[in-house]
Amino acid sequence: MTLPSSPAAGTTTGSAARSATASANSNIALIKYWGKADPANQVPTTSSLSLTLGGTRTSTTVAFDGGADGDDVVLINGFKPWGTARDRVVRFMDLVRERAGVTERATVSSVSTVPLAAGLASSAAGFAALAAAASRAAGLELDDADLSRLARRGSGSATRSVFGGLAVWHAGTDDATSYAEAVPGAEELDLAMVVITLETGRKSISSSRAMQATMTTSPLYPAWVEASAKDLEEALAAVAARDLPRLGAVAEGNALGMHAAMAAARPAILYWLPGTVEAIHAVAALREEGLPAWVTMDAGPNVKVVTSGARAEEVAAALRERLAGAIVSVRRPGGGIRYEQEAE
Ligand code: 2P0
Repeated sequence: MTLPSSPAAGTTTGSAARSATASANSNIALIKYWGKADPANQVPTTSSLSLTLGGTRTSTTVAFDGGADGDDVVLINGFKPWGTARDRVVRFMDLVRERAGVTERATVSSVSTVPLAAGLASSAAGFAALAAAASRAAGLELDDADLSRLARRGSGSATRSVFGGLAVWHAGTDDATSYAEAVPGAEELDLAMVVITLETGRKSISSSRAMQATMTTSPLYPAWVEASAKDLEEALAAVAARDLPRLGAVAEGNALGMHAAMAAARPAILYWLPGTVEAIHAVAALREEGLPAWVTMDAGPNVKVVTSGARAEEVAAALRERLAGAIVSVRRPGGGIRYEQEAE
């Protein structure tokens, strides 16, 4: 089907807009997602809990305009990605087209507001924004849980970026049962994160491949999965009790456990750099001195510090002093999906 160029007639269903723009923030998991029980549907092996960070928005515009040369046009920060990066977006657009009954190709343009040097480049914000913009442009009417399910198909961590503040992603067992929802408490806990960026380059191994290798070759992986269920329970109890030290401690244990499982993969997956170890020790030293500070780490060498908003600048200053060469920034909780404009 080719949509007519007249905007008034250019709809696929009664409510369809041909173009929409939406943005989403990145999130950092406190209890991690690391492994796909069903890779095709991106159903994870464990449930996870995250904090959406302010000032990390990716804004995406989707226009069902026919694309170019019979295919989608994809632009990320003004550049045309190739290979896997492009294929993932086109596959995602195919999924949206299939659901909405649209065949028209599209132009997808995505702009990230986070400087690469922040070390927070993430598919989470990108696919959450894409899910929102593409579904709205295609005329799908989705609630937040539906949007979360759709974002999951683009990237696991995007499932949680639909929501602001804290979000729990229920692993579920299939497409219908695997989605995220907001968890109140980030503000009352006065949660904040300090990001220690040691390196901004491309990952040595993508998270998708690394989690698959951990699942299939690490003898420690089943133990991490088992611990993770208890960790999430503990983390949610800590949030409910507004107990930051309790939440920080379980977040740190969960992340380091995930990296221990990776280190035990064969061959080992080791994202750590010497500076990573230095940063972890520095955080432990600050804690000894009475500051609220617990580490978490993702699929890379950078270290994020779970802390309180009230002490975040103090924690950041102390880390800058101790860690020469590291870029240290404070991040506070951010909001969920936002629609920036809608064109008929
Ligand atoms: C997380 N990470 O919970 C975990 C912890 C990194 C470490 O989700 O394959 O880009 O697209 O589902 O979401 C990074 O993996 O992976 C991630 P895919 P994703 O935030």
